[in-house]
Amino acid sequence: MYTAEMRELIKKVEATRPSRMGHDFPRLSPEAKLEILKSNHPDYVESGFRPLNLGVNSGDRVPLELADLIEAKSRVELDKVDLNRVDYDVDVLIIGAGGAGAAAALEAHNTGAKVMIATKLRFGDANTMMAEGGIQAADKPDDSPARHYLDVLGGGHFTNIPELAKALVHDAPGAIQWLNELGVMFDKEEDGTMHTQHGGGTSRKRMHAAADYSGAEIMRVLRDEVRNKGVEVIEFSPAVELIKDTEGKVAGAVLYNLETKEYSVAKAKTVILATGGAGRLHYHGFPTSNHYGATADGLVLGYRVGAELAFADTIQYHPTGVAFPSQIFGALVTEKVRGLGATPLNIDGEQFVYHLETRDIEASAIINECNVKGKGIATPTGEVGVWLDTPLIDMIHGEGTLEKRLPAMFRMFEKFGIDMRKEPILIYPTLHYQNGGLLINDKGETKIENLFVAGECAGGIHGRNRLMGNSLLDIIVFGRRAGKNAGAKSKEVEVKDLTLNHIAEYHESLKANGVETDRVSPMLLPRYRHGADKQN
Ligand code: MEZ
Repeated sequence: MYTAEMRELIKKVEATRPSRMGHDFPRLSPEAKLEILKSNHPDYVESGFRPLNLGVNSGDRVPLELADLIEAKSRVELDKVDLNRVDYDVDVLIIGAGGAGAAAALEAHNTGAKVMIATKLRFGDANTMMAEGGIQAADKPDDSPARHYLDVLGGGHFTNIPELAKALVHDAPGAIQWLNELGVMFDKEEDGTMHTQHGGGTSRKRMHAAADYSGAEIMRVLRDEVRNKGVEVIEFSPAVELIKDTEGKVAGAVLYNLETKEYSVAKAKTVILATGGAGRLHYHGFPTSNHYGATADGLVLGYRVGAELAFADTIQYHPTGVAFPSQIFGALVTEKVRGLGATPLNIDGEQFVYHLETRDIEASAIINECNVKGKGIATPTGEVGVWLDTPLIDMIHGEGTLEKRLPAMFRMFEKFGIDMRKEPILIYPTLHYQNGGLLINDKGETKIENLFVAGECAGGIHGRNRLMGNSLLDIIVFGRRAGKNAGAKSKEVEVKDLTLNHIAEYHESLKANGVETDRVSPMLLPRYRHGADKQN
C-alpha cells in the first residue's frame, strides 16, 4: 500500500532502529513543555476562538464553532410542542446512550426510580464505543489513588477541579470491580490478576484493557445490563431543548423523532445530560476520532437553561490519528501502541520526542516536527505525518505481542496492505476529546436545580488536558454518581407546570446582545455535503 517513495523513507527508519532499541529518548523539561505547547498546540491558536456574547460565560473564550452553536436560535418550532400533552413521565430522564448514560441508568434504576434514556442515534452510538486503549484505576499493590490523583493533576497542568479529580481516582478501583462483575472481559494474567500497562503521563502501570477495543467491550456489557433491567430506551430521538417548570427547575426535555419528524414531551423529576463530545465540529479543521453524533448538543442545551461551562476552550488532539491511508484519515491509533514501546520518528528516521509525554505535549511535538521543522512525511493526498515505529513492539515484548494486544489496530491497517508488525505507520494528531464541558460538582450536579451531567459533556475533572484511560473511567465514575444522586433526588422533587419560556428569553438575550442570526442548534448531525452550512 505504501508508495515507492514511502518505502524508500522506511529504509531510514530501519537503519536507525538498532541504535534506538533500549534507549529512552530524554523527556522535555517543564519549560520546554510549555514552550512547545504555546508554539504549536491548537488551544493557543487565537484565530480558532472568540468570546461568548451572552449567558453565564459571557466574555469567556470558546472555539468558534461552539460559540456559533451557543449563539443560535432553538431548532424547535415552539408552536408545535404541546407541553400539556406529556408523552413520557419519568423520575429520571437520561439524555444520551453511551457509557455515561448507561452507567447512570443502572444506578438510577437501583434507587427504585423510573428511568428512561433518550438518544439521538442507536443505544451505544457514542465515543465510548470507539475508545480503544483502556481504563485507569490504581488497584495494584505498588499504586494508590493518591498517586493516580497526582498524575491526573500533573497531566491537567494542575488546573483540574480538585474535588472532581479526587472523586475520579477514589472511585476508580470500585469502577473496575463493578465492570468486572458485570462481565467485562478485561485482559488478565495467567494468575487471574488484571493485566495493566502505562499510558502517557502515568507513574504506574494502571491501564486496564480489553485488547484495543476496551470501550466497545464496556459498552457491550453496559448495554446488555440496561436492557436486562428493563430500562426504556428511546432511539433516534435527540433532546432538542430542555424543559423547565414554572419554578425555574429543569423538568424534562423536548425530544425530536428523527424518523417521523415529530416532537414529544418527556417530563422528568431530574435530568442527566450525557450527550458526549464535539469532535464532529472539527475545531481548527482537524479530522476526528469521534463518532458521527459528537456535535456538542448537551453543551448547547445546558447553556440555554443557564448551566455554566468550564474549560470550554481546551480540546484534546490525540497525538496518533491515522495520517495514511486516506480512507481512515483521522481514525484513532490507540495510545496503547506507544505504551507498548512504539516511538514517533521524523522523515530521517530520527526520534524527536519521548513517546509517552502527555497527549498535549506529544501532539504539539508532532505538529512542530511537521509544520515548523518541515520534517514530516508527505502522503499522496497532500497530508503530512510522522512515523510510529510499530515493529518495535514485537522486538521489545516478543513475537505475537502486537497481534495479541492490538488486534483491531492490526486489522485496520492490514486491510490496506500495511503490516504494522513489520513496517511503521504514519500518524498525525486528530481531534479526540473535549477536556471541558458543563461544570459539575462531585455529585454530578450543575448549579441548575435538577440538572445533572456525566461523561464527556461534563467539565472540570481533567483540567486542561486529560490522560489516557481517564475518560472511560470518568464515564463510569461520574455516570454512576450522577445516576445515584439523580435517582435519590427525584424522590424529593415535585414538578410544577412545564414551560419553554426560557427559550423565548434566550432569543431575546441573543437580540439584546447584538447577535442577529438564523443559525439554529443543537446541530444533531454534522453536515458534510458540499455547500452545506456546517452549523445547521
Ligand atoms: O482515554 C482515551 O482517550 C483512550 C484510551 C484512547 C486511546 O488512545 O486508546
